[in-house]
This record gives sequence, C-alpha cells and structure tokens, in this order.
Amino acid sequence: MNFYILTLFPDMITQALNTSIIGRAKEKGILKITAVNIRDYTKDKHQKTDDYPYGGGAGMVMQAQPIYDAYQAVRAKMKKKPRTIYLTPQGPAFTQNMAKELAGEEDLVFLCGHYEGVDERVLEEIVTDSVSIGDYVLTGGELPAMVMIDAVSRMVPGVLANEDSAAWESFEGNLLEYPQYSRPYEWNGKKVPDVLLSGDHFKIEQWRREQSILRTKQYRPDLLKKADLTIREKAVYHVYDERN
Ligand code: 6GU
Repeated sequence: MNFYILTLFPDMITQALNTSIIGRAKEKGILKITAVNIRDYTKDKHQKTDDYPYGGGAGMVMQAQPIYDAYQAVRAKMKKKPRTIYLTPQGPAFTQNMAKELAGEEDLVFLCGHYEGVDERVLEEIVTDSVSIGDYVLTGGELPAMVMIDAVSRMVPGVLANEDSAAWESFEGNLLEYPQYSRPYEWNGKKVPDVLLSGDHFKIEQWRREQSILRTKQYRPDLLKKADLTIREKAVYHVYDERN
C-alpha cells in the first residue's frame, strides 16, 4: 500500500513513521510512505506557498498552485484517481471502520493544511474525503495524517506480526478491550486474577468478555448502546436501563 502525504513539513512525517511496527512494514515492503514537500512545487520566486485571504481576516491561506502541482506529480504515478483525504476539523470524525475501509485502497493521498486554511478551489479539484480526528483544534494536518496512516496501516495484511491482535481488540463489535496481565504473578501487592491461571479456556473467554462489557459500560456508555451483545448480555448488564 502506498501513502503520499502532501505537506509543508515532510520531516515531521518521515521521522515519526520510520519507527516500530510501521517502520518494519516499510522495510518489509508492505507499505511505502512518501512525504511530498509542497514547497518544492511553488512557482513563486520567493518559494512562497501562502498568501492573504481575499475579503480580509486573520492569517494566511495556502495557495492552490503548489498544492495542485504536488498532487499532479503524485497522481501521475497511478492508474486511477486516488482517494485524497483532506485533514480538517470540519470533516466527519475518523473511526476504526474508516481505517478498515481505507486499508483496502492501493494508494492514499493526504493533504495537510496549515495556517487559516487552503484555497477552496484546489480542494474542489483533488479532495475525495474530508476527515477530522476529533473535536479539538490542531495547528496542522500532519499529526492527524500520521494518526490515520498508523490506524490504516495496521489493518493491512502482514503489518501486524500476529493477525489475531487486529481481529479482537478495542472497538471490535464496539466493545473496549479486556485487561491484560503478564509476569510476575504478584506485583506491588496485586495478584493476577485467578481465572487467568485456571487453564479453563472457556472460563477465561467468559471473564474477558465480561470485563470488556463492564469497561465499555463504565468508560464509553455511548459505545455500549451500539455493541454486539446477546439479548442475555443486554439484560445482565442493563444496557438499555437509563439508570445505569
Ligand atoms: Cl484533521 N486538522 C486540524 N488542524 N485540527 C484537527 C483535526 C485536523 N482533527 C481534529 N483537529
């Protein structure tokens, strides 16, 4: 899978995505991540990529030409028009389901905005999807692009060492993950729950499922309403009871 990031700060991207699991997937050739410096495509004699907003107001606006030419350089490598994601707090919030869907694409292009925004006309030409990563404001689209690339990458087959770890985890079926324990058996006066040492795999699965449900109920009651629960589980955990 190929990721192209159109940005004024390519170093931010290359530094962060060379480590750990994503770095290993790049070495294995499963992922290719290319940060494209928008400034390399400016035709301005002072290398400028932004200008004042028409109509006045604070800040600067990223100009259409350098972004469009950077996009065209990337587009030329592909057979079909790629999904092109504009990172903006004005988009719908990124979800695990979006990550899964985007992992099916061969090429993805990310456009990282800065300053007060991007000239609307180039957005109209190239953007297929606008995406936010949550209800807070960041200084630019680089961190959101990296968040998305991380989440999408780990859904690409072969990126995770153990494919099971992607199958059963937080947000699968809209439930949070159960707690994990490793050695030693006792640490800081706290013991590992005995069921995990019982060797009874059915009981262990039951306990983990209960923990998932209880955690989701406590921390993300909004998710629990959408969770894949049996009728019995809904009754036991009072899922539709507004008092809980
Ligand atoms: Cl995608 N961009 C910026 N600048 N701020 C954000 C965001 C994106 N998502 C949440 N806040």
